[in-house]
Amino acid sequence: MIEKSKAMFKRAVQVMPGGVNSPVRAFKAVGGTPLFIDKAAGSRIFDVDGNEYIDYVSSWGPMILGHNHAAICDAVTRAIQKGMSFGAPSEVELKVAEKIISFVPGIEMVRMVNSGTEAVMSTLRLARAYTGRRRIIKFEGCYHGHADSMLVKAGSGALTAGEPDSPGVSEMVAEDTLIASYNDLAWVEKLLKKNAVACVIVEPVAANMGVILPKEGFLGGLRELCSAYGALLVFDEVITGFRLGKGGAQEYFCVQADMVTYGKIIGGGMPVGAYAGKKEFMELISPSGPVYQAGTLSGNPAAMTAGFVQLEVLEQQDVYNHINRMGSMLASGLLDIINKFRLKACVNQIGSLICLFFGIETADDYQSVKKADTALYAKYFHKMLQTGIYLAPSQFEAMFVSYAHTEHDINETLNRAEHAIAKIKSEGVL
Ligand code: KE4
Repeated sequence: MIEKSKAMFKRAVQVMPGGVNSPVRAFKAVGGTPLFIDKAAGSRIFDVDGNEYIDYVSSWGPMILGHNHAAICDAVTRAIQKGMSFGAPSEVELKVAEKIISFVPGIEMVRMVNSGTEAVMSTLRLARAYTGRRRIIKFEGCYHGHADSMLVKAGSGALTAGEPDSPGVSEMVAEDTLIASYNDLAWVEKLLKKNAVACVIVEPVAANMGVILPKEGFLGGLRELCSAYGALLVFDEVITGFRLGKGGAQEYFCVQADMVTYGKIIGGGMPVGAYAGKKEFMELISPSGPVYQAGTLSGNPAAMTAGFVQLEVLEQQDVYNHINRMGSMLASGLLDIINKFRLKACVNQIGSLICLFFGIETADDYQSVKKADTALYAKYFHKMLQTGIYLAPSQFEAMFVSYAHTEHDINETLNRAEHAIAKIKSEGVL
């Protein structure tokens, strides 16, 4: 029963494009009415009709500790008693920068912004300023936010919407964005040979076309090619940053990027993005250098407090052991279900990032995931939703496991997944 969500959505579509503030939330890829969420705690979310769900969207990654973590709530409550925003330096933004630098090997400076998109667009500007070059290489199916130059063969909502090149992005902008295929170094080298490239931007784990892992040597190969051709290597770690471990993908894969973008986890659920790198690059940013970038609410004390406490908990507790163990348990359980029902499907997993792809047996780049059975995913999504499991409303997103997810949650999820697939099979769809 989702009557209140239906009524709210009816109102919402009158006053907000598609009734939402971000496209993927609209359930367009799976059909049906998006749920309006009233509250959340731990691994659970509750919609406005009082229905409870085990949550694997996790606000698309920020809620790595689970929802409503007591330490974060308490700290933010105290912080806002002292004022919401000053538009001036504050100690807490300094502490977040110092904490990020202590977590991530190889970075020396950080600039806070308000979203992953802002972090990426600022980094692209910096790469162009540093190299004096215009061209950028990105990978089809990778999503780096909605800056014009990144909406070319994007992933996430843009992929689902089937408009990889969004209207409104001028040809002039799009021509400076070169597209390569994820996991294909030869393609990247071909582009680097023919073009003066400012940077190569990559999701070190592609988590916006489902979850696609880098092949052995891919990230290291990008590092070598960028160094050889004078392009900067940019790791977009908006999802992988502080998710794969304290040092993110750079530490996990032992590959040092020149610049790294962050978001999600460093805001603890509040709007924060950041970009970081060596002083050689970062000191070009205004006011220490000529590359302009600014933001009214950048480093907002309440948001910085949420991010700082989240990072502190990540540092002090064995969060990563737990979320990786839960992620492995979920992935292997899903694999067992696939094998039991002899499904044409596959599961990709790294730590607490998982994706169950329907209709394909391998998923290692955009061309392979494009063949996924999105209609079948939609059926599975709704069967799971009806039994209280909240998955991403798109085949081309990740499942996020948090520190609050328990073995009971995972077992419950697997039981309900098995029933969902058995039901779909009994309906003759599989
Ligand atoms: P934001 O501007 O949404 O904070 O970050 C953009 C971004 C940049 N880079 C990567 C690797 C990202 O995954 C994102 C945003 N991720 C999507 C989920 N796939 C956000 C969800 C949404 O668009 O509503």
